[in-house]
Amino acid sequence: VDVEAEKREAAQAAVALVEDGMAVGLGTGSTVNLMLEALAARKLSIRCIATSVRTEVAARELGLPVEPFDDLDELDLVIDGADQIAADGWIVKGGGGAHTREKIAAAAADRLVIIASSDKLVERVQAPIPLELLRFGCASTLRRLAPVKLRDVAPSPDGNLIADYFGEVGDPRTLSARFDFEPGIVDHGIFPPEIVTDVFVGAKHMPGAPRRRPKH
Ligand code: A5P
Repeated sequence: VDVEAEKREAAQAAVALVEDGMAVGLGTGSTVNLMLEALAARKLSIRCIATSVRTEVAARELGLPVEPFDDLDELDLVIDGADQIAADGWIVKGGGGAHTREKIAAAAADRLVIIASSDKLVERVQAPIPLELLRFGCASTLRRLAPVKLRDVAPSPDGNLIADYFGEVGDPRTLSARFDFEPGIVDHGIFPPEIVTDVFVGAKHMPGAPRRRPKH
């Protein structure tokens, strides 16, 4: 497989969904970087928010207007990459440690469009599952979550630690609920099928959940 070509095709297909006047959330990662080039080339009049400092810098360099995610309370579209795309529609993100901000952007969006190459397709969700952890009490959080490993990376832009869970996954909804309830976890990288409206693997479109109508 030509991974790079597939990423580009997916990026192009997602960018074709963007229209003048939209508020667009920009994800994080190498596929998103290709998407930024394609989006900038369209020279649309749009508002953008970025899910990471890396994306913000890259977008600005390409001339895309990026604003803080403070005033916008709804996004028309978020375009983002993924680390795992499972056959049952579950997705894992956070390979770049940006999943908390990515999940907030996704929750604000009418449409979450995932772009990836086919090497991200998996039968079912598996370890590692990225985690963002609060520093406070982190030794005890890590102990409860074991097997889990802190990543040797800079803290998140929100000052938190990035780790990966290497334990049994089983049913992603059950594990997701466990992580949601665990004090000390800011957020985890498991994204449920109901927030993913579209997946592009290369040029292949896999429609997912219905779009959420933004209320106006
Ligand atoms: C960032 O934290 C991740 O969620 C990325 O979206 C994911 O790692 C995909 O990255 P690539 O497009 O580089 O594979």
